[in-house]
Amino acid sequence: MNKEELRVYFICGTPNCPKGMFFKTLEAALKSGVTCFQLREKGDGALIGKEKLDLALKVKELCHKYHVPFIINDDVDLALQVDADGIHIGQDDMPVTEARKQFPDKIIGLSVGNVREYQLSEIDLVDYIGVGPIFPTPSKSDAGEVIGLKGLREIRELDKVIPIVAIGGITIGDVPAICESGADGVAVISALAKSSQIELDTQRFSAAFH
Ligand code: TZP
Ligand code: MG
Repeated sequence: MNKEELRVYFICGTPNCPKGMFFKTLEAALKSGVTCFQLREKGDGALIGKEKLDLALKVKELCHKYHVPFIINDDVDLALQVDADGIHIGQDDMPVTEARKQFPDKIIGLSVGNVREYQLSEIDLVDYIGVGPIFPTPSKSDAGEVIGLKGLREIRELDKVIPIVAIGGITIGDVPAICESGADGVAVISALAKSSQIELDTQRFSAAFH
């Protein structure tokens, strides 16, 4: 994966959107400049089983219509089943070595919450790392300790090469400081899923990188 694809990384599942608004939200974001999409179907009311499978197939089709990579959070079986472009795993999910065996040619992203997690992870086997939470987030109750821009910078200083997407409580105005702290892009849920002007806000995120 190239670093440009991490710039405006939208993460969403049906529970993050007002009822019935998931596909409208997704398409508005895709057509306005999102560079990567992760289906994270978690939390209250999340779809499971056949419904989740059907959702993933439709999301893949829509992402590909806009030439945007389609990543699945955690669910390795689903990622294999729908032939997603990649998988994003957390520190407590499937070990990276095992994920790489199952997805030899796909994108693998790994969450890294601090320097210690970076040091204990098999970074050579992944395509990018998601670093955070940078700021407090309303979207993940077990997101771990907020690391701030300082925490992001510490990880970038240890590794000048790995593509990094910053995550956690990020809004448009944070983009310049996040770039300066070493990230290649920003991953957001609420800033886009809860936006009342998603097309404009997606464009603003993209423009903030130029
Ligand atoms: N991992 C760390 S923070 C987070 C995830 C999935 C949630 C990000 O959501 P938001 O709404 O952009 O803070
Ligand atoms: Mg996980």
